[in-house]
This record gives sequence, C-alpha cells and structure tokens, in this order.
Amino acid sequence: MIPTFSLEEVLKSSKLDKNLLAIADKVINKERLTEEEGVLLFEKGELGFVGALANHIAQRLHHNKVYFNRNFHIEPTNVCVFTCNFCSYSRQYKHRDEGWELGIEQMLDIVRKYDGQPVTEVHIVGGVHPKMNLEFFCELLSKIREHRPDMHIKGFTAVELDYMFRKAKLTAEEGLTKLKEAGLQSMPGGGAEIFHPDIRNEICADKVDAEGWLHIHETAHKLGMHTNATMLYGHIEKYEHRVDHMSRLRTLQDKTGGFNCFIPLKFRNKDNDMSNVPESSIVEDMRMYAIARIFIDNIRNLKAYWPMLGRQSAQLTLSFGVNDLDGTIDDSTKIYSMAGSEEQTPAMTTEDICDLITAVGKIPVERDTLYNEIKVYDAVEEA
Ligand code: V47
Ligand code: SF4
Repeated sequence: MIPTFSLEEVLKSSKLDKNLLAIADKVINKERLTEEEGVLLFEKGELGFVGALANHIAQRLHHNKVYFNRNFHIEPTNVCVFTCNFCSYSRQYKHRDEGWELGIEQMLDIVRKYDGQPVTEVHIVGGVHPKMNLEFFCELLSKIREHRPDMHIKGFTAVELDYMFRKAKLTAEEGLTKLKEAGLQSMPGGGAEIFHPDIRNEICADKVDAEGWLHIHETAHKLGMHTNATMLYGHIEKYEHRVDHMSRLRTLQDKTGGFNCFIPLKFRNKDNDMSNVPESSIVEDMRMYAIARIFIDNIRNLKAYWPMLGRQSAQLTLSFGVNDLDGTIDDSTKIYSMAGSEEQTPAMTTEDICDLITAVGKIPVERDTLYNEIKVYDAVEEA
C-alpha cells in the first residue's frame, strides 16, 4: 500500500520554515491561501509536506472515496485551424489526408457500439475543423440524444466553441443555448492551457485567450451547465503562472460555483514543436496535484486523467489529494498516445479501476458526470 502522509507527523518536524507552518495552520483552519503563499508552496513545500496537507483536505471532503465514471470518447476530427506548439495530435487543413474527419453516421456508429452497456457519459472533443460548424454539431447532438436519451453528453472545449460561435456570428450565450437545446449538458475543461499571456502567447498564441475561455465557461454556468477546468503544466511556465491560472479559476468559481472538477494535465513532449522541453519529474507531478488541492479551495473534485499520466502515476496521485480517476472504460482518445503517454490504447475495465483504487486503501465509487454516486464498491464486493 502507498503510504499517506500524516499531518501530525509532518508538523512535528522542527526544520519547517515558519511561513510553511503558517500555511499549514491556515489549511487546518480552512482559510484561503494568497497567491504569494501558493508560490511559496511550489518553491519550498517538500513532497511530504504538501502531500500531508492535500491528503488532509481530501479526507475532509471525500473521506476515502475515489470516483470514476463509465464513459467513452468521440473525437470528430484532428484537423485543426490552430497551431498550438505542444500539440502532437492535430493536422492542418491542407494536410487533412493525414488525419481523420468523421461524419455524423460514423460518430453515431461509435455511440451504437455501446448499446446495452452501462455507460453514463459520452465525451466529445477534437480539433477545430474549419468546415464542422454549429449546425453540424447540433445535428450530431440531437441524433445522439434521440438514440440514447439516458446518456449525459459532455462536449466541446471553449476553444472549439469560441471558433464555432464566431463563425456563426453568435454570442456565447446564443451559441450555448442552441447547443443546449440540441442536447449538450456539460463542457470538458480543455483549452485552458496556461492563462497568463506571457506563456499563452508562446505556446498557443492563435486560439482563444484567457478572458475568452473564462467568459464561455461563465456563460455556460449562467445557463445552468457544469463545466471542468484544466491546466497544462510542466513546460515553460513558472510557478507564478500556475498560481495565476489557478487563482483565476478560483475567482470564477466564487462567482458561479459551476466548475465540477480541476484537472492538471502533464505536458508530454513526443512529436511536437516543444519536444526539446523536458517533461516534469514524478515528484513535481505529485507536488502539482497536492498544491492544486490546497490552493483551489472551492472546486471539490481534483481529477488525475490516467490516459495522459499513465495508470501507475495516476494511482500515486490518490495519496496527493486526488479523488477522481475519470475512469474511462474505453478511451479511444489519441491526444496523449500521440504525445508520448505510456497508455497507447487506453482502456480499463471497472474491475481494473477498482483494483487500482483499493490497492491504495481507498474506496471506489462509480459516479455520473455531475458526481452523483451510482455505486459504492466496498472491499468484499466484486467489481
Ligand atoms: O487542452 C494537448 C491537452 C487538452 C498535449 O474535462 C496535452 O473531463 C499534454 O482537456 N501534453 C484536451 N497535454 C483534453 C482535455 C480533457 C481530457 C480529459 C478529460 C477532460 C475533462 C478534459 O489536452 C488540451 C491540452 O491541454 N494536450 N497536447 C500534450 N502534448
Ligand atoms: Fe488544435 Fe487543440 Fe491541438 Fe491546439 S491543442 S492545435 S486547439 S487540437
């Protein structure tokens, strides 16, 4: 079993910096950290210290429960009008013969493959294709809804939506209302990358900026839709950029309460224009998850997305504040396999996921997209 760090033991250490001790006091008293304190945690907080604090918070919120979801992905295309330097997945329109472009019937065939299976969510995400417009996606959504009315449809990053709405000459509110009427129920968290313009302009200059991304999510929340939020870390950003990013999300969450979960995404460096940038170490990954859990005090769920992190590292994050493994049973996503993830054909059965969770002394809980509990798997029960 992986050891979890006891807060009491860690606080007994006489070597602790007094500012770190003050942060620990704040965490124990449920007080919010400032941005300066967030940066200090990244600079000085050792793995055991941040792990103990993160674990304390996760226990307070979720006891020993770790959530997973039964879902599958549809990736309509990897053709993209944008040119993010970290992306190993996209192909420009002029090279579209090297990529894929699915029609509505082909995507419905993917949905039909899961007929009779207890999946609760479909996650639709892909490149930004210049010819796949709002009308096309409304048709797709309504046909999925008609075929499988019980299944939650989570779809489209704010990057895809921003482009779709600008082309249709609609505001975010008008565009989201149309998609919602067609069947869209929530939005994934992609496209956030790093909000700070100093970094954003270096890694993904041509797509929607921080204000645009946040505006689309705020509008979705206003329309009653929940959304997720991501952060692409471990490349050229500095600690203050990570804290700035998390702080902007924390501020919007105070306003709307619409974020379901936060997902730090580890930068993978295979076959992209940033392949010269080394990947973060596993210690840095665990510190990232722990500090996210400590700093963002108003988003209840912290997700480790195992197809990108690899299942062993994802399992380790459960001792660093993570309470959600996403848990895709058949994840056909190519975003990470093409960028060098250990998971080349990501698929885990419910039993695999439950084993991963129980092996670190936690309780697997199947959830729906909105974190309603579907089934708690206790130790004696077969998955
Ligand atoms: O925005 C692209 C990331 C994201 C690389 O909301 C990369 O439940 C690492 O956001 N290395 C899209 N990351 C995927 C995404 C997501 C995935 C799973 C669940 C949810 C959710 C959202 O993938 C992009 C970008 O940040 N990405 N290339 C790369 N080389
Ligand atoms: Fe396009 Fe998304 Fe890749 Fe950027 S990360 S190039 S928006 S597919």
